[in-house]
Amino acid sequence: MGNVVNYKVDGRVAVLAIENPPVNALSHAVREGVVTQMERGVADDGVDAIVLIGVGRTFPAGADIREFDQPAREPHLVAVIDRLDDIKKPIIAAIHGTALGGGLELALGCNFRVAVPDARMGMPEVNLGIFPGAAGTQRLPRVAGLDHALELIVLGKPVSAAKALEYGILDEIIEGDLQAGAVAFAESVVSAGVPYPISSKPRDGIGPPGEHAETIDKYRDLANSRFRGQESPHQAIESVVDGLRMPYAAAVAADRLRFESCKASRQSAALRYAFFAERETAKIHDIGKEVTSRPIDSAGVIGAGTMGRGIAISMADVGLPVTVVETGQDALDAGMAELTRLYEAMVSRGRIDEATKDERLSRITGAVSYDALSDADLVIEAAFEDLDVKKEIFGALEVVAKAGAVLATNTSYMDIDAIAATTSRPEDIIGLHYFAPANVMRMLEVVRPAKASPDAITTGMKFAKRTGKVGVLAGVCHGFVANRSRLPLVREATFLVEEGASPVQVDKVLTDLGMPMGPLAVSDLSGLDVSWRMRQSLASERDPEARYMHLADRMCELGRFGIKAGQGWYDYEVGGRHPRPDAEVEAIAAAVAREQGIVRRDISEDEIRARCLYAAINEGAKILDEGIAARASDIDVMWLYGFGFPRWRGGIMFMADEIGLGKILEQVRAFEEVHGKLWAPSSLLERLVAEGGGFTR
Ligand code: 3H9
Repeated sequence: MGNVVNYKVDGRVAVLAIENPPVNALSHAVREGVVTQMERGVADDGVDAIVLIGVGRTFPAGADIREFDQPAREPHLVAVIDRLDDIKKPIIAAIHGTALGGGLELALGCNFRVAVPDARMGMPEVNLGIFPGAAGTQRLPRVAGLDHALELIVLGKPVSAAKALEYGILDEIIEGDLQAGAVAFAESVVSAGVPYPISSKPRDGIGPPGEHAETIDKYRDLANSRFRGQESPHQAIESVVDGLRMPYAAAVAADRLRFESCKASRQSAALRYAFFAERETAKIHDIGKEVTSRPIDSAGVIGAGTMGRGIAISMADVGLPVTVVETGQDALDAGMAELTRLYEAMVSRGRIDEATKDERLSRITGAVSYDALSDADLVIEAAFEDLDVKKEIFGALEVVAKAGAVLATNTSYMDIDAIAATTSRPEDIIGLHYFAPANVMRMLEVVRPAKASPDAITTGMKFAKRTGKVGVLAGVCHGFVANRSRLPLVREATFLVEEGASPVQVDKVLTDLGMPMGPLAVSDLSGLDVSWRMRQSLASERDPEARYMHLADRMCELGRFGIKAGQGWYDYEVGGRHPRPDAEVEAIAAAVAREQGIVRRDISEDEIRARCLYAAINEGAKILDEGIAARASDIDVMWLYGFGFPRWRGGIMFMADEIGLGKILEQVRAFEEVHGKLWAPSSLLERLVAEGGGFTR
């Protein structure tokens, strides 16, 4: 216990230092340690004040999430915090790193809070499907006022020390040594004398809910728009509202029940799973920590098209100089002009200021020759999806690029082993598969060809993190992990339209599940011709016995490429992006169905859900079985960040475990009987059902 909370005395100030790496989470041992050492400070006649600080990188970043699946053990955090109210000596929280969740609640239980300038504090609990359950919903409104408190509690985003000072959460920002500054602050409050502020006491300006209806409604609306389908932000608001109509102790008691029910919810289980799943992606079983990444001080991008531009922006935004190469001056000029326009749009939307735009744009240089890439530490090819074009590019690159440069392709489905095989340096070649728009979407699939060296892979993963992306490793196969596991969903969506469902009906089932857009509306956005070209390039490998996407082909033959053509699965106003149902699609689907001998019928929402979801899950299982994805959770992280799958559902593989693999297998087999071999069940799915196992647990 002494190890997790250390006690020492500096002058007449006790310093309690929490040491529970990596983030000083408030585990059972830490809670016990805080209580014990606080009592020691209280009893110590040589002590007038107590400073609470974190050892290592941070003040406690919250309750220990790993303990959430175990029965709660006393002392509960709220009791630890409430005990501080009775201590007559002033207690000062000295914050560095991130004071989050229970960490900030503990700080709010102290009489004063000081922090270093780069500290951040917040209440991110809603992101875990819970809300601040150690009286944060009661104390923060009293400290920061209702609006600021709801901002932190409902939106779950941390604020800077400067903002926290402005909100009244902090009493002082300490420049220089935090502990020394906190001790000096403690001495000054002792000299100033009592009373010391206690955050559970009533505060002026915090009246009954009726006085704050507008503010409360504002956050209810925000909870609906930013956390569609998610319960915890609403529970957080109710908890705050309880505090407006009840005395502190009664509101805390009501919180207890509400918190336990949130913690036990499926949404919270899924969100906690997603939290750890995201962190797992960094762990590659056969690449140890001793493998260091190659330094990247400058980069190159081949292609100034939509993807190339997005990639260049994502690098320039984090301070990396980047050279964009195009085949000719006209294409380059057009690409660079569009880059400038994109940055100008960011300024006009208030996302960045003029100076930042100029600075970032100045990091992007255009060139029309690969020679300009000779100094780049990383080159990402984002050219047309054509294997021969890519082979040619890499042939040129291997000559120009300096030794040790990592050469990446942004292909979304091609055989990178085949590309690497044509060069003399396959160890340098990896896939970096971005999702559009590349500067916005956080997903980055790091594809590992057979001959890539471990340090090239580590470099790709580290580069992902540096550019603010979530890097997830994938093996080489057609479509890798993300697109390969999603393709069956899109396939089924189009088959369902062929069989009688409307695009609106199909898309609605998926948006009702929590996806931001339905698969057919997404196809319209990205262009139906993209997958059409892919199907054409694979024509020689087509299985004549498997059902084929005739309807999707027909749409393309008719020029219905989606939004850019004004027509796709939906109809669009000229220049518009809002999908409108189009009777023409129904007629086309009916004609194709007739040609294929398909009798159209009414299709239920349940069937649409099962067809789309189980097709993806079955493919995910195959991907896992083949070792293309290392973990089921990696597939889930790709769906969360690549496709906007609702985080509170965990991901498709997590959801599969929730539904029950036995039920899924039974349905997959039933679909196989009706729809044929595309529905052949994954042998991993069969094995897991036989063994009673799961993908994620
Ligand atoms: C809460 O407080 C509830 C209370 O209101 C009420 C209670 C009654 N617990 O992210 P990183 C691990 S809920 C356990 O890679 P970074 C993490 O898994 C909590 N473990 O580092 C990883 O382990 P590993 C509210 C935790 O520098 C390692 O620490 N708080 C916790 O990129 C490093 O993490 C939050 O939601 C935890 N609370 O980011 C904050 N936090 O090395 C959650 C981290 O084995 N945490 N770990 O993979 C974060 O947001 C980030 O971890 C943080 C550091 C910003 C702190």
